[in-house]
Amino acid sequence: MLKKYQHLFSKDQSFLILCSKPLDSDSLGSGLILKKYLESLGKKCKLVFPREITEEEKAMNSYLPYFDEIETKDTRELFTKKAFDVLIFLDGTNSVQYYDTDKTPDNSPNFQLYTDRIRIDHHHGNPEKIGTINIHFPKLSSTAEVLLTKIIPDSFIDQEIATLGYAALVGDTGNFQWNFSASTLRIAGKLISKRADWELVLDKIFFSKSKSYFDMLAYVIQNSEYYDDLGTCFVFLPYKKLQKDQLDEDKLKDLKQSFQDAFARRVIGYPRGIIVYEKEPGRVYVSVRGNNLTNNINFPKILMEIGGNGGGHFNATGFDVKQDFKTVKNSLIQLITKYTR
Ligand SMILES: [Mn+2]
Repeated sequence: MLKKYQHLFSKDQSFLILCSKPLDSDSLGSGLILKKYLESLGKKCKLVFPREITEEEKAMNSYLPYFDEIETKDTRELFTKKAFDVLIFLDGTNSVQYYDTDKTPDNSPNFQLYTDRIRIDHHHGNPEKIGTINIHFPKLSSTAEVLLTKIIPDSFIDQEIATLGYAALVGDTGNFQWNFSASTLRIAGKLISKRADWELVLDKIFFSKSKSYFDMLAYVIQNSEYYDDLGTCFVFLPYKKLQKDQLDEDKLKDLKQSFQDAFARRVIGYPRGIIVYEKEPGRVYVSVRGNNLTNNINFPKILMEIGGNGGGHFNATGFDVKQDFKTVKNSLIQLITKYTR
């Protein structure tokens, strides 16, 4: 381990690692890399992704080495009594990313039960100060890159760890389309030289889309609204429209994914794409994707003016807020108007 952080992991014996929502290959991959590394040092670890996952999500991610070692469940029950020395928050900024908020966002776990809380992350901002110790590198592509450049020695990287790391890098950079640097590519090269199964990773992330994904992409294209003076294309989905078009949870997931991957930030003249959906009446989710070269609005920063929970990166931001749909829509339009001037 690199000297600077050695003391954080050497004295304690047991670690509870929570990897963050939303589910992605960095959250899971970095979780598994850290678990395997700490175990190699003789530590006891439990790794939890903080909600149950669907069969489809399982099928998409079970190619990851050691996938079965991730427990997928709400974390509230883990915080009734302290059973580990240290709590680690991985790959997320806000406490809501570490417990199941789908049924209710209330009644959050008592994370304070742990006086030693290490947050390892690469996202911007830390309004809640969830960690007592922060290993935070917002310029790095992924939490896996933080682990593999700042904490874990190269000698620990075998083929399985290399595949986990490569999946995390590819996932968070969209296969090196954004948020990467010379350091990211150096690590990627190193992981390939350690025989990361990059063909498998690419196949699972980019060449294994369902038919529903493309149906939803068609829906996105037909339902997007171009605001020329704001340089923004929107998909607005108030609760009534979701009901009318029979967009259930699964379809909504594909819709959001296809919007983010294949549409937002790719239309010339529209530096950003925003999807706004009201999952239940009065609870609105916003997901923004900005073009690397042409988007000049710092969404994690401006979205705080609306309220709610969320964050992310300059060009990839998500949040949710308890307000009615029209209010959120108007606030967004006003904010973008203000910041494009
Ligand atoms: Mn990440």
